[in-house]
Amino acid sequence: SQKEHIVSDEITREQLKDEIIAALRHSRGVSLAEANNEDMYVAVSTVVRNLLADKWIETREDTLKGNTKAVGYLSAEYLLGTQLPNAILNSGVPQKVEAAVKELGFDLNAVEDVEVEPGLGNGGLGRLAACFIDSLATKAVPAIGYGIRYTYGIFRQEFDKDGNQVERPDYWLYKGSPWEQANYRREQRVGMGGVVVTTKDGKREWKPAWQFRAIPYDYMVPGYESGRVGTLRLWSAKAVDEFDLLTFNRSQYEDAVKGQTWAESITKVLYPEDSTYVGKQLRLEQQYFFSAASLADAISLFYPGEEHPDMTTFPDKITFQLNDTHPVIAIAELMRLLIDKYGYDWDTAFSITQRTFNYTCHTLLPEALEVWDAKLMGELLPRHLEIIEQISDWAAHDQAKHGASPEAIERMRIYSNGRVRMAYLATMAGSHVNGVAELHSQLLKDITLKDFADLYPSKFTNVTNGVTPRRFMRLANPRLSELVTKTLGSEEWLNDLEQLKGLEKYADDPQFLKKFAEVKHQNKVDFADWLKRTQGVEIDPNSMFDTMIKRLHEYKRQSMKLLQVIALYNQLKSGQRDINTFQARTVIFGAKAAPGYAMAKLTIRLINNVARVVNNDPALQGKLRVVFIENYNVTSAQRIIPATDLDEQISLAGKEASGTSNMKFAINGAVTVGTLDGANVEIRERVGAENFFLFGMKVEDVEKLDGNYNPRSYYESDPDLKGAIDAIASGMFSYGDPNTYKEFTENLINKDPFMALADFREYMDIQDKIEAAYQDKQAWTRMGVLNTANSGFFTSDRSIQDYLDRVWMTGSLPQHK
Ligand code: 26Q
Repeated sequence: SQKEHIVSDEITREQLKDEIIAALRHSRGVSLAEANNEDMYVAVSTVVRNLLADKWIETREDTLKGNTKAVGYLSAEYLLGTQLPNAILNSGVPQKVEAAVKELGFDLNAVEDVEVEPGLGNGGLGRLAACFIDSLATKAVPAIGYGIRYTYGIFRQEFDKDGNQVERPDYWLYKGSPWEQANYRREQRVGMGGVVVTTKDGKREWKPAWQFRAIPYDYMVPGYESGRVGTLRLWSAKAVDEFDLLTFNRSQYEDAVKGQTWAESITKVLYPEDSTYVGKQLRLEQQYFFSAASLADAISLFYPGEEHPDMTTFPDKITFQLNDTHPVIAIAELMRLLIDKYGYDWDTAFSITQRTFNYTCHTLLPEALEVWDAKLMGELLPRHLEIIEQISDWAAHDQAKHGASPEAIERMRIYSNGRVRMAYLATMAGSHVNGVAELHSQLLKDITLKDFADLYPSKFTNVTNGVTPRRFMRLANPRLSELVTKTLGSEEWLNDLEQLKGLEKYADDPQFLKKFAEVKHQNKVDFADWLKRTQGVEIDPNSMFDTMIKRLHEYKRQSMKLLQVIALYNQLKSGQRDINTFQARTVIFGAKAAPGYAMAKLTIRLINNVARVVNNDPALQGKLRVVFIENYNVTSAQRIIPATDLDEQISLAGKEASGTSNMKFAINGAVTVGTLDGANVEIRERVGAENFFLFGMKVEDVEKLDGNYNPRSYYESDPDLKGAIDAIASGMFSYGDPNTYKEFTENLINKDPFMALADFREYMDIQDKIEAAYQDKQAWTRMGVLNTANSGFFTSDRSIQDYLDRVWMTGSLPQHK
């Protein structure tokens, strides 16, 4: 008789233990007695995957039935973080899995520590994509995430003896991954290069010069309590091997093998730039590769086996969200398929395309906008360039019809002067454009895409970012999660985060405040232990943990934070500030710099050396410490955020599109010091102005100052500021060498492109207010509680609901609990 099928939700602890032992034996070839943490990690992962398999298959079947329009999320980056803890949480039987592992004699935390996170993204945009697929699965929205399976993710950051960032390759697949599944049944072909010919019947046809295999690697995306498991499909490039190698002579053989390596280079490495556009051919190859493979996949999924599908129904089957401009070439690809392959006329093709795509913009920095050299694009994708030229002409025509002036039409040109503007293409050839926070969406309409917004106002909308509370609260902060669950009486808040509001009434309950403070303190103790273990650095859990974690960029102003630290140091040294009454502080930085961004790398070096000097100065009695977390990533974020008292969100107003760590901090009960930028605005509105330390210029102030900004005048008139910059210039942080940081100090005094000097005084003053506020521990804790209680809005579940309502116009599958 058949072995009884185990229903995953009803599996017992004993059965789980048997399954784990079986997985050890079958997939690792070891007995329980032989198994180490690594074996156990793979075995538990395998068993948890198996538990999710039925739901995965069922979710896919329901998605493809096509009764509910699906979402295709197109993103060049997914910054996933570790998989095992999240998969266990969403397995339906987390306690049983935990108990089973324990009873087999293993420490689950140690087993989970084995996992290397897939760092397939740079920062905010990539992490947002990961939060969104989590929420799509949790809300039972039929969806597929499409992206790139980079062999090397974001580099591993090390510091050398001088404090410089050194980039090490991140070969995250060194020991394989139990979470991915190569799906050869759904492989695609992607062409590049070559020429366009006109066929006998007058049609244009692209003859690519070479082809690649696109192999999908599928990841499960388990929803929380939804009974649904979505799919993340990441494409990997391989060479097409269609010649008989044996007929080649030796040199041709070697060329053929070279071709293989070259093909595989497409998905070899993630570009580590996140704020300046790099117009590299390989980058465009990556973009087209994953866009084309994803579109072909979706068409074959929704029209299986059909040679002449009715593509007019395509936008009713799936809607594609373009995560920034990185996948925008998909627009030209769909046009090509519709016209050249399926025989539609231009107007029909364009209407289908427009209804299929929507575009999310994540920036305001002009240098971050993708503008491709037409020559490069024409060599790689000649037919696509032709189509883009046509779209560009259509756009100009349509803009004129809507009453745009010739000058405005010129400014809005998608293709001109040998350049292709991807943001403009996405805006014209899709249905909706959204920014990622209220202020950002407004600035898009007022500045970056103003001409378009004036002409097509209804195209523009806002969807404020969000973060998944499963990873960033439940998994990152189990203590606070338990307190919240006990206080609210259920765990429902985890997929209905507005329920956190129920904590508000305990904000003045001393019992509750004590528990909340105790949670924070324990998290700080844990973090200090972890730091000691991993970096050998000792910090005091009784000091204030003041954290700034994000990519290193001048607009984010890590330099301003550093100037404040140095000014404090100077004051403490000179006795201007009394060390005995000084509130002990641990300033925590975490940041990677793009390898080619010299100023960012110099700032990293300086932070490390300020840390060296400050931490080793006995005069400070250990009361001011600076630590720089090496290789900041999702895994370390999950440890730092719950332990933080003060969160630094200090970008120049108008530069940070949204920010998302600000949301994670607020949910976890940290208090923010920040400017009126990005989502800070909305966070402050919700948690209350009295629970948020606001400082600095507003967007209007920045605009006024722009053009006649003179940073030197601030330097000369503010002794703290001058003292801090002079200390750097004196060689205090470079063993007496005054040249090491010359570029840094000169840049601030003479250019200061992000106006750190203009905001410095207010920043110093607000830090004094913060120090005073922190003295009243209960009042501080109360602020933290009110941050947690009022940040329910910032769940990515709400962001996804906004996309459903404002952009995708679709809904969910029934939840299968
Ligand atoms: C583009 C071309 C070539 C190479 C790289 C890139 C590239 C890669 C990544 C350009 C930009 C990025 C990432 C941008 C990013 O992370 N932006 C952030 O997005 C977050 C989510 O919306 C916001 O919260 C942040 O404010 C925004 O900076």
